[in-house]
Amino acid sequence: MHKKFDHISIEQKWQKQWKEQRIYDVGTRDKKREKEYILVEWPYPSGNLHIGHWHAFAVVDIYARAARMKGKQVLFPIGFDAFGLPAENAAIKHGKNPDIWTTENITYMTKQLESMGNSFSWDKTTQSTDPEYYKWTQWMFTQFFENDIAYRGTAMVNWCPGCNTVIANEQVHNGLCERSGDEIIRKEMPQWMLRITQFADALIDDLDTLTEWPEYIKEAQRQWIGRSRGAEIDFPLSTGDSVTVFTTRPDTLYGTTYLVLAPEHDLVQKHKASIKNWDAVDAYIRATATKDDVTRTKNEKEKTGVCLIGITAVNPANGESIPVYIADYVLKAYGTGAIMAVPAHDERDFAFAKKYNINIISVIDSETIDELPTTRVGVLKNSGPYDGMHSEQAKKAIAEHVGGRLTNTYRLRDWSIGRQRYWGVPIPIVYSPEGVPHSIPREHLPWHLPTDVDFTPTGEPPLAKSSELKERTERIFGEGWTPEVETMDTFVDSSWYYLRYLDTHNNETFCTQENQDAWLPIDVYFGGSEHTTMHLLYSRFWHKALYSLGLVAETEPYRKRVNRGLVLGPDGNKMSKSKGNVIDPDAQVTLLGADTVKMFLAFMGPYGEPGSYPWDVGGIAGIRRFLERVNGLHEHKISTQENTETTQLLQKTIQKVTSDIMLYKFNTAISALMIFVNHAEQHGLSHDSYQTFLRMLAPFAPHLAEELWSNEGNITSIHNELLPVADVTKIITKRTTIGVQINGKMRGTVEVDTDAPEEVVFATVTQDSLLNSRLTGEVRRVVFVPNKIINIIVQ
Ligand code: ANZ
Repeated sequence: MHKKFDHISIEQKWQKQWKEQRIYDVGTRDKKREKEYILVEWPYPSGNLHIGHWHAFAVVDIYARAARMKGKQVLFPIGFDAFGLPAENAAIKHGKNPDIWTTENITYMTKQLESMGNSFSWDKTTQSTDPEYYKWTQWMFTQFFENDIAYRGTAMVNWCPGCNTVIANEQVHNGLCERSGDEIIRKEMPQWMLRITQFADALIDDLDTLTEWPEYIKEAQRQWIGRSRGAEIDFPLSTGDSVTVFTTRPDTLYGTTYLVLAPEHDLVQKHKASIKNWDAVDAYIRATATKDDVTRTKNEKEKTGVCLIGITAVNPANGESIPVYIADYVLKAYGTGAIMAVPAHDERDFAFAKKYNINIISVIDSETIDELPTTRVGVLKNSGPYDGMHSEQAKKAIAEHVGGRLTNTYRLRDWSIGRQRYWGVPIPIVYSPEGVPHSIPREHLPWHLPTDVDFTPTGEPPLAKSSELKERTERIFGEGWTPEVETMDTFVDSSWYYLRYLDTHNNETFCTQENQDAWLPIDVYFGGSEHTTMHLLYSRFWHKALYSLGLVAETEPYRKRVNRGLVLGPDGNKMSKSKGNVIDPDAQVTLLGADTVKMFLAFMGPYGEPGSYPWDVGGIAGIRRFLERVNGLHEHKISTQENTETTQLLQKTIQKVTSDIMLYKFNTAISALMIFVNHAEQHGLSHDSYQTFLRMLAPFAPHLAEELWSNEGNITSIHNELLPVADVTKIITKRTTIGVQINGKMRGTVEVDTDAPEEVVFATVTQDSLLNSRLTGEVRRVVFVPNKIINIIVQ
């Protein structure tokens, strides 16, 4: 019988000891050692750790521990992204102040995180709601404001009547608020904006320098930014003024048979008096206001619009008069908010023109007729002097001819960061009696979030109801001065937290240059794929904005990025309360132990590849059995000697495990450990090998490895040991001779590694010049008996 694997007492004992001895604290940078800055996305304090958190943190801990055991100085910090709407909504629901609610959750979740037994750098922890943190969020904002990166602008926003606030595009699904389910309303509002578009080119171009990022993540960011090269062209209107369109296809100008303005385009209201069918136009504008951009621009959506009767435009290429429409498939906020429509070569225009019986003139030579537009470039026709010219040349020639301007347009919009809610960083702005915004000087930061606030949402920002904030503003800045009452989007808080970890307790600066030099860039950033375009892009922008002000030394924060996959419920569906398929990690930890849960999550699949893995009850039991066998190994299998096969297998295992960890293939590393334990159980192993094995196990099962290590009489932590390094001279692979037949006749032999697969054996045959010379003709079939014979049939 194995000595009982009492995971509860083992795990509690070592967690306590590690915490008391603070063995994972980082302290200051030790230049004698190589550094590794490993970042995981800081969690939002929802109140309970779920399996996703375990997958995000516990599995990465394997990597962090392995890096530490390679002798590196590892920074592996954790903190809390604690501001935000969910906290506020939950606080309202539970009748508690968001501050108290958040603090309670953080206390509880910190305990849960400790039960994970991770090697977090707890000495560097921080949270976005700490005034010593948000002081710097505010200070950075003031720097941006003074340098025109932050500005007061107007933007078309998504207003959620349920949440009583503006919400981000990403939080709108099919026109509904992701949180409250209310139908959103699109409206123009004055907003605090960050000029992310000024960095759009750098955000795209610098992706090429991120050679260790997966290509699919970079491509997603490029698409999100959406750089289009094209031209702006002016079309004179019958009203006397003109409308500017953005087009990527100026070469199709001769095929332009109508114009479309976004329903919200300024010119529509301006020419209200000239528009004869105003009632229909006005009704259409109102209907559009409830639709979000994604729904509006869906290709398959039926095209609708209204002609502006009383207004016409002139095609500047051929002088023809063309009608002007409004239609919701044209967006106000993209390009110029107006398009030249070319139904013969654009699918949406084609569908629209068919529906409203508008002229379709083909200007690109193609086979396509009638039913379909050709969207490809080609040789021009029906284009006056440009007939016969190729599109690529014509784009420039035609644009220039009509006085157009070559320009880029981006899908990315400036980032609107103001929120009319309570639980966020107060925007550090005060207004003079004349209403001019001023940034709050550094000596008054942190600009505290007032507490005398009724935070029930009413549409009016809660901070507007604070008399303390009002009095504070007048006391410091003078009578008649008023505070900004909006708070910041939480994506702001998480845009720079990786810098604060480097200097958490500094109240002179957000992070010294010395600490930046010591630790940046982040060597690897592990996160969820849902952050590929938002957080990951925002924080790259933030870093570049800081760089433009000389506040950081490099243009990019993250050297590598790894997106993990998704853990599904046992039924193969996404875990959700309504489906009843949620696995509670705490219960699993109590039942089976933190080491088991962590190893099981690591065993699910390659960590660095997008994929989804159902929770497999049998699988986790298998991991638990494996650890029980490891626990029992020392009792009767260890002797002073071992056979050479064991020695060789150990070296092979070391090689496999250490290289797989670095490739985030924790699953195959665990398989190798299992193979070794199987072997050791049958053949026994030496004390030395046993201890080597434990060091290899330590990143995966840190508690059990520590326990067994101390049972061996070691008095210092196994986690201060080094990972074993494979002695390749001891890895001798067995060779086997295989008979080679050609068309059934024995023609010779080849020597290959034992168990070599057919492809390897076949390749070896073709590399043998004598055998290869007999392989005349086409190979029809291969008959292969592993370790014995290969018969190649040729004709
Ligand atoms: C004429 C044309 C002819 C166009 C043609 C395309 C094909 P991307 O590549 O996504 O940037 N467009 C411009 N502004 C728009 C807006 N605010 N809302 C909806 N559509 C808009 O797309 C650029 C093209 O999308 C532009 O080029 C314009 O249609 C349309 F054969 O102009 B094109």
